[in-house]
Amino acid sequence: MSTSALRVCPLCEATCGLVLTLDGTHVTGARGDRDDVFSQGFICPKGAAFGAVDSDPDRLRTPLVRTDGALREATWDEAFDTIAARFRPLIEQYGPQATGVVLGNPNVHTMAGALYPPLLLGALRTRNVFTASTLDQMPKHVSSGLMFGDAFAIPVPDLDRTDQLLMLGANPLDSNGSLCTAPDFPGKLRALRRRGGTLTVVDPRRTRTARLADRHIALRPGTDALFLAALVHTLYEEGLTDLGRLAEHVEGVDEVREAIRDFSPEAVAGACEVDADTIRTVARELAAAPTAAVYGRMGSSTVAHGTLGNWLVDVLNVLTGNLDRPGGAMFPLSATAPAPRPASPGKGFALGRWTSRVSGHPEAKGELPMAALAEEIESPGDGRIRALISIAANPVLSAPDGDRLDRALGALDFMVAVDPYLNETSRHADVVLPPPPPSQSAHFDFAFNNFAVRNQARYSPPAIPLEEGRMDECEIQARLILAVSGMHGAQPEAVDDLAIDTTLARAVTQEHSPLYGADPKEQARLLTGRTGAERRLDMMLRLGPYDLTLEDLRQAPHGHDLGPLKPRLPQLLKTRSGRVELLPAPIAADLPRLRGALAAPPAPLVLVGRRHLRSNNSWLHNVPALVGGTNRCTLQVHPEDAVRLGLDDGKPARIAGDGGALEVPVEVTDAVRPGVVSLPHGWGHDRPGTRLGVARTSPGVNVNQLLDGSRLDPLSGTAVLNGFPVEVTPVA
Ligand SMILES: Nc1nc2c(c(=O)[nH]1)N[C@H]1C(S)=C(S)[C@@H](COP(=O)(O)OP(=O)(O)OC[C@H]3O[C@@H](n4cnc5c(=O)[nH]c(N)nc54)[C@H](O)[C@@H]3O)O[C@H]1N2
Ligand SMILES: Nc1nc2c(c(=O)[nH]1)N[C@H]1C(S)=C(S)[C@@H](COP(=O)(O)OP(=O)(O)OC[C@H]3O[C@@H](n4cnc5c(=O)[nH]c(N)nc54)[C@H](O)[C@@H]3O)O[C@H]1N2
Ligand code: SF4
Ligand SMILES: [Mo]
Repeated sequence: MSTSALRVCPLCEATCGLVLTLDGTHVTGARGDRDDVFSQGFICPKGAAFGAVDSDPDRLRTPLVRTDGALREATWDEAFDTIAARFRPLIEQYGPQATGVVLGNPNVHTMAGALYPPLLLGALRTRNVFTASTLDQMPKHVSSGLMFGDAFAIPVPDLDRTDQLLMLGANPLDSNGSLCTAPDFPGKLRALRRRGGTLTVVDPRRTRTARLADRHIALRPGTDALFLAALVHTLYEEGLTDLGRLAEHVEGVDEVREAIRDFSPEAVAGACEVDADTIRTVARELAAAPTAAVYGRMGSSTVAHGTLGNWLVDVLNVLTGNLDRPGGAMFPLSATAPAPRPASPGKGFALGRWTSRVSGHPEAKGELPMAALAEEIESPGDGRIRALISIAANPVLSAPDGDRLDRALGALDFMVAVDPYLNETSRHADVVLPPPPPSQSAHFDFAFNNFAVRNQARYSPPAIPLEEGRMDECEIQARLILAVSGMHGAQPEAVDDLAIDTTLARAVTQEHSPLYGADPKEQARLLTGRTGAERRLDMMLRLGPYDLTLEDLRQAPHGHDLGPLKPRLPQLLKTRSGRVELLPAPIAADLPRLRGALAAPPAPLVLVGRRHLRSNNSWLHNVPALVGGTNRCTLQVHPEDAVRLGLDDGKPARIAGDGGALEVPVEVTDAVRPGVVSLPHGWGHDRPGTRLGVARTSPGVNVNQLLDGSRLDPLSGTAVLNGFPVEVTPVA
């Protein structure tokens, strides 16, 4: 007999509510939940394939432990015993800096990934922390940290109400949106146009999103910061700045005018290959629109001037009075964020509090560049990483120079991977700890509610009970913390109890907390929930801004709508000045580098990435329903370039970059602009020792092998994954 269960989809940032059809303990189907307060029935092909993703026979069912060089199935006790026996001694002998942690993208899609890694890092006290952020959005964290004093104060376009959207380097029709959690992003863009608004897309490719837009600007990759600086220049030059109610909360407006003086539309036009008139028109339209939002993502982030570009996005939002107003770029307020404190100056945001051991890269938000992981493992000396924990990460494919990282991981003294698959990265682990499939896990979006275009809260309990022999990922990560911190064998709840006691003890002393003055022990006893993770969620809700509890969420299986976004300035500012700091010193110090880019000769051919609707980074190529058709690893080349380079559609080409060369089939298409080729990431599933039966049949190539890890945005340590030079030649 078939039953159904509700589950928020964990496969991208849109967080759609799904109705799963269950046959016993098997997910047989998924459709959009029309009653979901946020997604209202939207679903994409990935969500529809939830059952196939969930039941992939290649998912590991038991832990693996390496004995005599080979990974063998083991019990959970054997796995954690091995970690305790092998990891601890390395810390005792070489100190905490001999350990490293890698956190990958799915951590932001799981409850475990939100609740336990911070405790793990606290227990290990290592500075060797590497996450997908330095392959992605770290420039936004840095610009927000510097401007607002809080690296997580990230404004999102108020999609449902804006009159004008200027979108750079994002393709939500395929990605379904990022740092802007909006189920049915495509529908919201169509609705924007239907209500008379305008959409401008800046992208070197004519993407599905660009085709929907009123205007598509195919600028030269890597030049967004110049383009944006010229928009700012025009606002000043033509007297179009109007901060409105923001004026009293912003400092540095005159300083920015001075700082971007050299970036007139005429000055940048050549480098961007966008004519000056277009730039002026876009600036005037932004200023004239009743409301407008500027939004930049991957393509304007993982580039050489990523932090400057992200800063300029919000400079534009500020100067047009659109920051923090309905229809502009607004700050969400999640149900699990601490209840807002009264406005007051904060501690500000510090960058580069320490540097990496080998290349001296400055830390950002406590992290070192993922592109520097291999050298930190390989280079001898004090503080060399000997023991590594990788959670939900596949950097062998997702980070620059996978071949080098592959060798480095193989040279570790000890490695743990928390991963459902034996893949390009986890195959190097000495212990693999597999989480259960999503249907057997509870879900709450701790991360994405911070970036949602509407405030709401939804909780999904496990749709299916934990299968015999499985361990919930929260328990896996809690036990891992105990095993590496000398408390092996203690009850995993001890980890959650400690977190709860510490948090409540602090909260009851804070005047703005809903629990101010309460008895922390009593409050801890009031928490409901079957698991430590549920009790922590309940606590966070109670400490949050909406007077909610876990029980409230359980009573509302389709979610609690908490209303449209509301203005939050100046309360959320944590800068030392207590104001928005429009020209932070590290930004000003990086502007000469941007000035240098005005005169730099353009590379004849550069590469950009692309995402496919049915893909997800490196880990969904093992699901037959999601691969094949147009979801293939091809090199897109413009027809003019194909002729110039002697390339034929469907024939192989050799592509070379700093880090290596690949052979890949050519796809001739005018969807890329001349001078630009495009290759998707997450492919290259042809290494031995993996268990990816489907993916290995059409492995593709790893685009990140074209990089050697040396190209970074210096302020954020983010790898340049877009707009780097390549050479392409035909293969005879
Ligand atoms: N060239 C190029 N490179 C890129 C990008 C690009 O655009 N171009 N994009 C970058 C971006 S934005 C990102 S975010 C990174 C992503 O790169 P990573 O952070 O490395 O993430 P994935 O490649 O998605 O690999 C995710 C891993 O998590 C595992 N996993 C899946 N579900 C779970 C789960 O529930 N629990 C646990 N513990 N593990 C799970 C998968 O098996 C896989 O091993 O790639 C980056 N790399
Ligand atoms: N289907 C699917 N959905 C996903 C993912 C996936 O792999 N597949 N990954 C998820 C993750 S981890 C993330 S971070 C998000 C990312 O989601 P988005 O931020 O929407 O990123 P992309 O889809 O990579 O689109 C980036 C666009 O930038 C363009 N671009 C490249 N270089 C430049 C440049 O220099 N300037 C400008 N203006 N544009 C440029 C590219 O052509 C591309 O169209 O997607 C998430 N959703
Ligand atoms: S858009 Fe994202 S969250 Fe929604 S169904 Fe598709 S993969 Fe899942
Ligand atoms: Mo990402």
